[in-house]
Amino acid sequence: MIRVGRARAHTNIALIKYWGKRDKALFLPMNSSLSLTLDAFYTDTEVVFDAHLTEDYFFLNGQAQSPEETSKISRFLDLFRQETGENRNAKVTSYNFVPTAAGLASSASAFAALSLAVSEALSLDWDRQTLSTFARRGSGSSTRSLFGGFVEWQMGTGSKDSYAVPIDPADWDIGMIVLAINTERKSISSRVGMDHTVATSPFYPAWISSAKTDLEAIKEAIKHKDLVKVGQITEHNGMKMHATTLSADPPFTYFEPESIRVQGLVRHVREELGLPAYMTMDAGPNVKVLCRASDMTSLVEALAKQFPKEKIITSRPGPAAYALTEEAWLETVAVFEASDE
Ligand code: 2P0
Repeated sequence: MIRVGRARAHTNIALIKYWGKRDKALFLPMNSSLSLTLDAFYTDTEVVFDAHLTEDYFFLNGQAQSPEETSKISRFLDLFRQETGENRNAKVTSYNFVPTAAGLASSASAFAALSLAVSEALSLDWDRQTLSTFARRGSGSSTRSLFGGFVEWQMGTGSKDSYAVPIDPADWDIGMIVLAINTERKSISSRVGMDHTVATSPFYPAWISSAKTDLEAIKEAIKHKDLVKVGQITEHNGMKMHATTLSADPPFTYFEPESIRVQGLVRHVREELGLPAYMTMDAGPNVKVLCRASDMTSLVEALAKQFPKEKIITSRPGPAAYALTEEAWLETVAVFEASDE
């Protein structure tokens, strides 16, 4: 007998960043974080538990993955197997719908989609919060991708209460523009970067207290649908996170020369057009701009005067992760194969 589950999860961009773990094995964060789920980028995943399989298999974007990548998925599936008594091996098939030019990490959508697909396959009746505590063990930011709109990952007191909760559906005038800055340089992974920062930056305690204040302030601003406030807090919080990398020992940064130029461009366009447009950056060189959805066309037009238009991607807020029917899954495979030709 086989058991099959399929799910889609959208990626998210943190407005209040997750930066540091207090427990690396359990992926417990040093601070609570808050994100916006994005409509434009997502992962679709199918998991098949099958007694005939002699080991786990993992296919990503049509390619069989290395033993190393597959064992990461196996260890993640083991968490569910241990909890439920399921003992079959599984075949996991995933497709990432993240424009290659975007250069966005997809671990958030990947582990959220896999968690929900497993939950579907095994008919688990867990609530989303519990599921997000499992997703967390694959990648911290994936807790937030199980939900849509604005989402808070509460740091919790232990493993059982460190999960994400939806804060607001973001069904107001909200958009995000991604300015994709490609780079040859392989950046330091967020996992390594955050550990190094926690261990060595003398500014880290200030980051923690500041992130707490920012989180309360942004939740208040979201409640009032005050996009200017939300944007100002987002921009300040992101820069504070990056300041902790510059103060680590040895220091490092995710900023590329082009990132700094684009930061200036965003400020220039904001002032020139008099529109709310606030930037944030993650563990890579790309710049993301929080703005009103209704302003995206004029902002893109202004940004495109000094940045390649084909590397500007716009998105609206995205929904919570959801199960896919077999029909929807076949459509996913067909769409991917057509785009891959
Ligand atoms: C965030 N980032 O809140 C922060 C801001 C990057 C910068 O979450 O080690 O891939 O798998 O828990 O989730 C990226 O970190 O790290 C991230 P792990 P993850 O979005």
